[in-house]
This record gives sequence, structure tokens and C-alpha cells, in this order.
Amino acid sequence: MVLLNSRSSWLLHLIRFIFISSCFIGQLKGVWATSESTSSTFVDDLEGFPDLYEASVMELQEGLDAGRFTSVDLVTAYFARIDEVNLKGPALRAVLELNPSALQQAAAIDAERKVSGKRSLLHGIPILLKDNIATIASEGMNTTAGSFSLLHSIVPDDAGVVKRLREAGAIILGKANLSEFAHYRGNLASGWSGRGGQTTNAYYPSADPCGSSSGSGVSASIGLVTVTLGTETDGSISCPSDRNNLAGIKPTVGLTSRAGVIPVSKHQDTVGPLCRSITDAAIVLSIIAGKDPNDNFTLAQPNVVPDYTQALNKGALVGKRIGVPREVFLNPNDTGLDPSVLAAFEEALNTIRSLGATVVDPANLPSAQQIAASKNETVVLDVDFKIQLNAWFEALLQNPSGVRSLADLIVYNNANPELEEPTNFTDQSGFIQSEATTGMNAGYFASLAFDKELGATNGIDAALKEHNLDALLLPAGAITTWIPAAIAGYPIVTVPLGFYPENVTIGSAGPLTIYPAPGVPFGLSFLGTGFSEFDLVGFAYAYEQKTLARLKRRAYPSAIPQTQLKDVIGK
Ligand SMILES: *[C@@H]1O[C@H](CO)[C@@H](O)[C@H](O)[C@H]1NC(C)=O
Ligand SMILES: *[C@@H]1O[C@H](CO)[C@@H](O)[C@H](O)[C@H]1NC(C)=O
Ligand SMILES: *[C@@H]1O[C@H](CO)[C@@H](O)[C@H](O)[C@H]1NC(C)=O
Ligand SMILES: *[C@@H]1O[C@H](CO)[C@@H](O)[C@H](O)[C@H]1NC(C)=O
Ligand SMILES: *[C@@H]1O[C@H](CO)[C@@H](O)[C@H](O)[C@H]1NC(C)=O
Ligand SMILES: *[C@@H]1O[C@H](CO)[C@@H](O)[C@H](O)[C@H]1NC(C)=O
Ligand SMILES: CC(=O)N[C@H]1CO[C@H](CO)[C@@H](O)[C@@H]1O
Repeated sequence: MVLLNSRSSWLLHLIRFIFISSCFIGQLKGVWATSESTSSTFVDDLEGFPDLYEASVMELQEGLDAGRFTSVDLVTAYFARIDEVNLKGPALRAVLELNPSALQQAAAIDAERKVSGKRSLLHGIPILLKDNIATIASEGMNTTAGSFSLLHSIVPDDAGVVKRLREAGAIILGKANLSEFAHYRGNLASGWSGRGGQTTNAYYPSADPCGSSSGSGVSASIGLVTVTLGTETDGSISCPSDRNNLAGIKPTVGLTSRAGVIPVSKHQDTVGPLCRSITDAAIVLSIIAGKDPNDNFTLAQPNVVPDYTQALNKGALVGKRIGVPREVFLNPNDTGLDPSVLAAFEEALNTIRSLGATVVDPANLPSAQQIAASKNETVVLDVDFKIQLNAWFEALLQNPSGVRSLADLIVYNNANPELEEPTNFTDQSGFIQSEATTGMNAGYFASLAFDKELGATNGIDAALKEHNLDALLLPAGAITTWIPAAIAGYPIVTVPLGFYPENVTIGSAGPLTIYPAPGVPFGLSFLGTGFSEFDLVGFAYAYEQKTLARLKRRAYPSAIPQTQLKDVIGK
């Protein structure tokens, strides 16, 4: 859920990134530069079935309702697609576990559709969950945040969002790889976990998928499943959406339940969809949003959960005022954004204008400079993580590893280096820093108050109010885009914007990953005040429908799974 756990580690990362990048160019530049888009020339005989690379929820519902294929067919096809690319071929390592009950559940839900029709737009639709979202063990899957310390642990219940998905008739296809413990363990590459290894991007070999919802992002990007869920504490839905050509929604903290989600912090964690279109994301959000007595932050949301699909209006930007918090946020020294991203962003502003909105530029956050210097977020997260993770371990009905606390976990990792500390993935400084905290003291409460002030009152809300804006707009891949929304608990809706050019300078993102790289996607983020998802979904939809940016490029050839519905139906 967290991309990086402190400002200083980001700066170190950036420095390392710039330094190492110069060593990689000679080796890699141009080698894969021919993996141009195949989407325009991609003509395979699908026998009239939707192409699973791109298939939308509505397209699949149409085929399911018409009886042209079943959810059993869908699950079978997705399992085969995962098998093609997860450990074999490009070895994307996006999926951790498959649900051994999925086919049986699909058969039951198919039978129900025949008798009484569908329960919701997600009836019979396969969904993949980030592995920090709990599913009952009796179904056959583990909930581990990617860590061997939680393998075969027994969770007390399904997560709140999983209960809603099951009620809606969705089929849990499996668990997605992630940055272990939502990137809170320490300075490790995005998308790596002890159990799953290194997830990589499908748009360029060994490219960074970003995180921490890495496996969710990669799986959605090439149709290993219809839709996915991730979690964000600071950047972890927005960044993988940015980097995997996706529509992602990081909901307001308290719109979706965190009950049964392996925590970082109740003040910042939130569960949301990563999908191929804003329409699919709106469908998923409409089902997972809502109050849950097991997460009292959700009790503060408005009484009626909006039907976010009602926001899907191509004219949503007409007459709206969209602000650009340019100061700090678009400083390339601060964000590490490539000139090609900045150029595409400027073009996006013109598109926004052409869609009838007024662009207010700049529309700075009064707190921007203070946010850049603040360590308040780290103070809060370090304290929350220890308390909440200890509570997670304590609530388990069983944990065969014997780990029952953060302190135990640190010891466990050191005692099992072959599982949890392989070469280049040894760090657990985030754990150690959190373990050293001593609870909710005055400094903690002061930092919590400063976070609200910096992110909301004197940040996002101040900019919106001062310029009478409907939303803010930023490149999706910048840490400075995520932080204000993270510490405010405010939403971000991300859509595809463009792709790195063939001649981009390739850099290092970790011991096994590179970034940027040719053809790797980047996105555009709409930010707003608390519970403004309905508006943001509309704005993002208008932009998405105007540009159809996602469709301009596909993954590199061997990362595109070949199995289609025609290959499984009747077989
Ligand atoms: C996960 O847990 C279930 C039951 O708790 C077990 O049967 C299954 O084999 C486990 N999966 C893996 C990959 O170990
Ligand atoms: C949730 O419950 C806790 C403990 O019972 C309480 O301290 C907190 O104020 C509640 N939060 C909300 C948002 O209601
Ligand atoms: C970025 O850093 C360089 C070198 O320190 C400096 O010359 C330049 O003015 C900086 N750019 C911005 C926009 O701050
Ligand atoms: C928290 O933010 C306030 C306001 O910007 C600042 O004065 C203070 O130094 C920050 N504290 C930390 C620990 O960074
Ligand atoms: C890449 O190509 C573009 C367009 O030809 C050019 O403007 C840019 O400077 C080049 N960038 C690099 C890093 O060579
Ligand atoms: C560790 O990382 C370095 C570069 O960061 C790389 O040269 C080396 O091969 C890696 N070792 C392993 C075992 O992955
Ligand atoms: C579904 C799947 O392929 N899971 C694999 C994820 O990666 C681990 C580690 O390589 C494998 O053990 C799983 O089988």
C-alpha cells in the first residue's frame, strides 16, 4: 500500500536511480525497441468472442447473458493465460495463488444466472485480489502480504470488500503478488515479495511494475483476469495504474472497508480497483464501497453509496475548473518525471480544455513546500503499523510460522534468509524503524494533525477553494502526486496518458528491474476532496473516451497471453 516509507528513502532512491541508469543504457538501449504496438495490426480469429486482453465487464456480461460462454469458460481461460506468462515465458510473477474453488464457484454462479438472472454487474466476473486482502482459508488460498511468515495462517474471516464481492456474485480468481507487506518492510524493489519473487511489467522486459499493488496492475494490464483490487497507503494503486496502462481508483479513506486487510495504517489505507477502463473501475467501486461495522472509518461516509456508473458522461468536463498544482509537483528535480511525461501532460491540458473545462494553471497547494520537508507521515505510519500489524497477528486463528508480532517477524526474516532475505532483498529497515516506536504519544497526535493540515485544510482543499476548482490534475507517476492525497485520506482517479518513447534513457529500479524503459506506460491523475469520487470518475471518463490512450500500445509480444475463449469452450 505504501510505495516508499519516507521522503529521505525516496531521495536516496532517486539518486541511486540516476546513478545506475547511466550504466544500463549501453547494455539495453534499443534491444527491445522494436516491440511497437501491435494493437492496430492485431487480427487473430477470435471466433466472435471478446478478446480477453481487453474484454470489459459489460462485454463479458453480454456474452454470459446470451449464453455464448460461461463463467466456467472464463475462469478456465484466465487460468490458462496466467499459466502462459506467470512463471513460464516472460515470468511476470504477477499472480501468487489461484483459487482452487474458483471453477466450482463459477459453475454454481452459472447455474444461478440461468435460473434467476444476475445479481449484479459483477455476477460471474473473475476478480484477482492483492494478497493483503483476506479470504477464508477453507476456500483454499492464503492471505500473506507475500510473506512466508503468514503462509498457512488462518484468518478469522473474509475481508469486508470480499464479502461484498461474493454477495455480488463475483468469482475470486486468486491472489496477486505485491511489494511485500505493501512496501512497508524497507528499501526493497517494487513488486518483490518473498513468496512471489519479482513481479515485472508486461510492457518491457524486466521493467518496474511499480507497487505495491504490482501483481494486480500487471494482471489487469494484459487480461489475466477481468478486474482486480489493490490497496493504497501512499501511491500503491495510483503508481501501478500509471505504469501498467490502467484506470485505477484510490478511494477516500473510509469509502471502502479495510476490515480483513493486512494493515499499514488505518489513517491512510484504502482498497480500490485497478482495471482496463474507468467503466470497469466504476462498476467495481460501486460494489465494494459502503459502510462496514468492522471498520468504523467507513461509518463516516455519506449514507448512500453512489452508483458510480451514473458518472460516466463524456460531457463531464464541460464548464468545470481543473487546477494544476505546478509548483513543486512539476519540478523534474523533485519528481523524477521524464521530459516525455511532462510533454504529454501539457498535451493533456489542451485535451481537457477541448473538452470544455477551464484549466487554472498554476493552482498551487499552499502547503506544497511544507509537505516536501515534512516527516509527519512517517511518524504516523511507523506508529500505526506496529500497533495494527501486531493486532493482525494476534487475531489469527492459527499461524504455523509462530510469528505473533512485528518483533517476531523481524526475527523470523533473519532466521529464514533463504525465504525472506535472498541476495539484494535483505532490507527490513522499515520494520525495524516501526518496531522502535513506543505508541501513540503527543508527537504522534501532533503529526496526525499536521498531516490533515498539510494534505487537506492547507493543501488540496485550500487549492480547490482558492481557485474555485472542481479537481486537480497531475502526472500519475510522481511521488508528489500521491503524498497530499495520502496524508489527507483523499481520492485519486488515474487514467492512461501515454508511453515512454523508444529513446528514453533506461534506468535501474532495483536489482532485477529497470525504469523508465521504452513503451512503458504512464498516466494522468485527477485529485479531489474527500468523497469526490463521483465527480473524479466523470472527469477521468471524459478524458479516457476522448483519447483512448490505453489502446495505443500493447505489451511486448511474449507477455501477451494467447489463450482465448474459443480455445476453451467445449474443450
Ligand atoms: C494456502 O492455504 C491452503 C489452505 O489453508 C492450502 O491448502 C494451500 O496449499 C496453500 N497454498 C499454497 C500456495 O501454499
Ligand atoms: C473508531 O473506534 C475507535 C475505537 O473504538 C475510536 O477511537 C475512533 O474514534 C473511531 N473512529 C471513527 C472514525 O469513528
Ligand atoms: C533542477 O536542478 C538543477 C541543478 O541543481 C537546477 O539548475 C535547476 O534550476 C533545477 N530546476 C528546477 C525547476 O528547480
Ligand atoms: C510536521 O509539519 C509541520 C508543519 O509543516 C512542521 O512544522 C513539522 O516540523 C513537521 N514535523 C515533522 C516530524 O516533520
Ligand atoms: C528522443 O527523441 C526525441 C525526438 O526525436 C528528442 O527530442 C529527444 O531529445 C530524444 N531523447 C533522448 C534522451 O535522446
Ligand atoms: C544484486 O544486484 C546487483 C546490482 O544491483 C547485481 O549486479 C547482482 O547480480 C545482484 N545479485 C543477485 C544474486 O541477484
Ligand atoms: C499461480 C502461480 O503461478 N503461483 C506461483 C507464484 O510464484 C511462486 C514462487 O515462484 C510459485 O511457487 C507459485 O506457484
